[in-house]
Amino acid sequence: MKDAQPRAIRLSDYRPPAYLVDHVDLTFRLHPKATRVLSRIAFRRNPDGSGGPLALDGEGLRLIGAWIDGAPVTPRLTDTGLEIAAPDSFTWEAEVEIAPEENTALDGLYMSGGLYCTQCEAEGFRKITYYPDRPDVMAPFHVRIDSDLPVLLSNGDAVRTGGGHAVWHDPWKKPAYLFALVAGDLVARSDRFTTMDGRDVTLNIWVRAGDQDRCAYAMDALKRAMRWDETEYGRAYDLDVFNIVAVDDFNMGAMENKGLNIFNARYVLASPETATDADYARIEAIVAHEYFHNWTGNRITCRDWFQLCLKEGLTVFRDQQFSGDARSGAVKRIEDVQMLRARQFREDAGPLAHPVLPKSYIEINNFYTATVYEKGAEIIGMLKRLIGDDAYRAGCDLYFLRHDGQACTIQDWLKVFEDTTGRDLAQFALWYHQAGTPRVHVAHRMEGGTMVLEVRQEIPATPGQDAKAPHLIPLELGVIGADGAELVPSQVVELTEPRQELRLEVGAEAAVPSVLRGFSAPVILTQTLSRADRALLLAHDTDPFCKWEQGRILARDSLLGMVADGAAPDPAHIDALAPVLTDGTLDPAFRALVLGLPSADDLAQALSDRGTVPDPAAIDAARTALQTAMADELKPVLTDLFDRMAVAGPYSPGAEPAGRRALRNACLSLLTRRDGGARARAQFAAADNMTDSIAALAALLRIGAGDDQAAAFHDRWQGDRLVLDKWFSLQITAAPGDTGAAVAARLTGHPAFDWKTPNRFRAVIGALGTNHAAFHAPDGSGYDLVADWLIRLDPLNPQTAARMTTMFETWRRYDTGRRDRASRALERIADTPGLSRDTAEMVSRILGASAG
Ligand code: B3K
Ligand code: ZN
Repeated sequence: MKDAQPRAIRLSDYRPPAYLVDHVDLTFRLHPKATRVLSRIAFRRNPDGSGGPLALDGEGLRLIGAWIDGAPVTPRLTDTGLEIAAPDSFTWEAEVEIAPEENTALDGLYMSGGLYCTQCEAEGFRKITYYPDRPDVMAPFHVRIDSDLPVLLSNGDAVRTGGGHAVWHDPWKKPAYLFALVAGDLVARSDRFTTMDGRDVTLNIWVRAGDQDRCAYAMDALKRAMRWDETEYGRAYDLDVFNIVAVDDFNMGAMENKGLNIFNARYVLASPETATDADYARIEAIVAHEYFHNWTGNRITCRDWFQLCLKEGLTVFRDQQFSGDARSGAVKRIEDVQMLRARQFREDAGPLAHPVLPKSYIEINNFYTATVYEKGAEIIGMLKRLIGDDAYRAGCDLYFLRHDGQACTIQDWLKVFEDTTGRDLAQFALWYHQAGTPRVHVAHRMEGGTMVLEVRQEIPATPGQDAKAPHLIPLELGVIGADGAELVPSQVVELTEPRQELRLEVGAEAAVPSVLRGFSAPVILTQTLSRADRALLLAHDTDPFCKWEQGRILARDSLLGMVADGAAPDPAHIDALAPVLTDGTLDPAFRALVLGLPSADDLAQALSDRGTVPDPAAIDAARTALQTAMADELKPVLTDLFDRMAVAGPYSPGAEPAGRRALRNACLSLLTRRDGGARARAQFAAADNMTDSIAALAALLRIGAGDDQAAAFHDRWQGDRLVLDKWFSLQITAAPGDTGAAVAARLTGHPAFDWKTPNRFRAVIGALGTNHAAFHAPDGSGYDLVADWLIRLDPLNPQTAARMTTMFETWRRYDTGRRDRASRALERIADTPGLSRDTAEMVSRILGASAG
């Protein structure tokens, strides 16, 4: 809203709560239009609080009645809830009415296909009843649900179920954002798990009838995650039941409510015919992530929402470790870096850049960002690398011991490591407070047998932060000799100054440094290496990340030369690939990554960093031309691999067959550029699993020859909502040139475009944002289509609309024509009467009108 700028919430304004809660008793009388919520809450004045009246948050509630110690009271209703003078210790009772059926924002208590469910993080509980809806107020919850629906669930353990009601008790203190309720006609796939301390836990995955055969993988991932948390972090589960529920309408991936995780169905349900290898990997990661929150998030939570990275960064780091252990650690690391660069570096380089621990926000839901999550996870990884594995585990042990049952800050987290290691982490803590991706420049020279590295670091200005102090950067490096032998093994050097000189005894006159091994810090490294040096590292580096990275840089530089100077594809890049692709000692999944090219968005950023205005059409043409050249030059290798990587036997989602499929399909994608689509058509016709089927369809669509297969795919899968989402999105992401905008426009007219379902909306409108040439179509049709639909979605579902505005975050990179069109589209959103606070904040930050 342009007129009424909502108030920013500031970290510096944090005050402890005036009252604490000892116990919460809730009764729900469920009704789609008129659910009654009765609350009985034991309050006690906080001895460390700032005093004042009882102030409770509440939003969109119809207050039927309120009582203090049994006597009726009339509180003062405010913009954010209510206020009333109250004694030091008392019982509050209230009855409110809400309408779950009308809740299209999917925040609070809402309905999805006849199912009642909740989403309370960050501030949804205040839409359920009046409460101090802040994470530092923690209490045990006792919940009664009255309804004729067959399955009634809440947090904790069931006390009673059946006969039209259920009673749940959660003995663990928790903030309201972890409250959950589910009621509906669901079936469970059940299993058991015995914890290391002997607790026999019932595991249930609740789904709609018909979906129960698609839960096996999620259940398997859950059990593996539970065991892993025991062995790696010493953390055991702490209730007798762990419930997961799959819902179709959900604003994000999943939610870690205590004992009752609620998931977007797409991150639970999988079968070989309907889910890809990538889907399986994501299900494994998200199931683990939400489970790991039980300790990092739930038992120990955040004092305030500025500390969100305390639970999210740490839990992402833990799920990355888990997936790395379950699969290839090297491949997982590269994939995580790809994701970090694509999402977080992009964010950090634009108008939405913010510190991992922000200092202010208008709408907290806008801060569930790649920076808080992924950069937050990188900080944990750096800490572990700096202090070593044993010290990391000792610090975590102390964290769980010292802070169990508390709402904590990042300072508390760092302090346990200071206490266990005796190190001062003050400079390291800057990673939480300074936005922007540090640039590290490394130049090397040989002085006899000594390699001298000149290292500089700088952190670019970001909105609201002009000058920055140097970071403590763990830089892992080694040295490779001219013959490919490793001359200096990996070591971690600590960069602390703007400039540093490092000297390494190499014992040879010619050698190449292998820098930022394992991607030891979330920085942008620039290095003076020749193409021959890079080819040497690609062939011989012992560090898988650096090996892959050199291939990526060769490809990137080849593409940049093609875009900026009209050069031909660099033969040095293509020549260097062949030996890696045919090296049978290398994991096929790794080789598939080496064959991939930098994304169009990466190239646009790289051009922009060099002061060149990126042309999306030229970038797209260069990528296509390089793929075609690779198909020509590497044809025998690709053909041979395509044949040899075929996986025999029934489908299994394991890392080994998935890696073979990844390599085979990477070859297919290139070969299809030259074979007229013959292989892809044959694969599409014969595929017995979604990975191969969709890879073949994508390859055909990219050459503009997939219409028949797309139609056949639709006919086969039109009854399956999750697969139909893939059908929608693939046609847009794989559309050649800038045709994706028109494809997206056409698909918005498809009868199955249920735009009020977030998954479907993202499958169409979100997909357009990932097709660079299409979103940035020169006539502005991509921008306009997205703006039209965000304006339409915003009044119904502000959180999802706001999140999707990030498609525009790079708009300033482009030429005047595109900038004008993009800013007009953004202004149009900003000027929409009644625009939500969520979307208004995002658009104003993207336009640069305010730092938010
Ligand atoms: N904690 C939730 C995300 C909540 C988002 C609120 N807008 C899922 C997760 O990170 O595990
Ligand atoms: Zn999380």
